[in-house]
Amino acid sequence: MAIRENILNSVVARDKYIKGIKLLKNEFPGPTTQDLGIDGPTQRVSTYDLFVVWHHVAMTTFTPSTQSDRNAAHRGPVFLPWHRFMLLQLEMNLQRVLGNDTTFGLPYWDWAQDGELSLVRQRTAAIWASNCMGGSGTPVTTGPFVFDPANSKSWRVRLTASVNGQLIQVNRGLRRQLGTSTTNRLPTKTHTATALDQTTYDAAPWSVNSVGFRNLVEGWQNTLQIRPPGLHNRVHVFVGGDMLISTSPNDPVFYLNHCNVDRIWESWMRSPPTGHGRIYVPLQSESSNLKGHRLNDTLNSLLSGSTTPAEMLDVKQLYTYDSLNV
Ligand SMILES: [Cu+2]
Repeated sequence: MAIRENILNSVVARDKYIKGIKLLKNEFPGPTTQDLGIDGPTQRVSTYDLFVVWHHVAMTTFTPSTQSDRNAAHRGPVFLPWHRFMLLQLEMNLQRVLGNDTTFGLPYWDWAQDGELSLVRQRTAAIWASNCMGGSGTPVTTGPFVFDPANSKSWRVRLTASVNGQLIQVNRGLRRQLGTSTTNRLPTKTHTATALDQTTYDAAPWSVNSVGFRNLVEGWQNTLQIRPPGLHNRVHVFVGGDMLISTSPNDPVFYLNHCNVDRIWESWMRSPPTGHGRIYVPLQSESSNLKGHRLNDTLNSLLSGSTTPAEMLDVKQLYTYDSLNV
């Protein structure tokens, strides 16, 4: 059984995560850029980079295709189960390359804890130390993900989205611009508490305009206490650089953010009276316009299978969190 721990509380989980994603970054299981329809030279795509492609494809697959807002993984109800599935797939791959270590759980970043700090300290918090995720810059020059053109195994961004939203091949260092202005700050514990208070999971129009838990956690909903970008979106914006676009899984911080988002969801789904139960909407009886977001629709996936949101509601057999105190 995997236990997902706070990355600042577990040196073991932190170091395994860094080691594992570097192994996945340098593992080339088969598909090429040509197979995936990416222009430029034909090169094998690493396991890690397949997740980058998968996320980009889901984000540029509109649901339904007649509009350009809700997509197969964001701006709609499926946001939470889709990313839970993605994290599970990454976690299984990490367990495999770590020597079939089924006890390994993805670590999470409790960003609301850092959100209580001053902006200066948010930018220099322990998560950005050289032995953790490394620092800020274009490219990043400290920590485990520094690009060295002379070392083919060093961390690099190989696929990114162009300004017109196409996947393009590059060979460069990871980019971050942490908290560049006084309004660009992390979410706070008050923000997470407000999300936990939501009684509905999601609601019509099932979009960035919905009122409910999903839209508050994703970060589009405007409330008196929280101005967009909220929670999840706010973290992407705070980190900046590669975290701002459809290829944001290029930054290993992506998974630490989403693991914390998943933890907040798990906390919300606890049994009453502390949580709201394992409920999900829209049900299958809702309009086919919502295809991809309903309870028993298949999740968009490049990697495997026909998993549905319903199958992502109770994953206690697969992993648990060290704490659901968000
Ligand atoms: Cu995403």
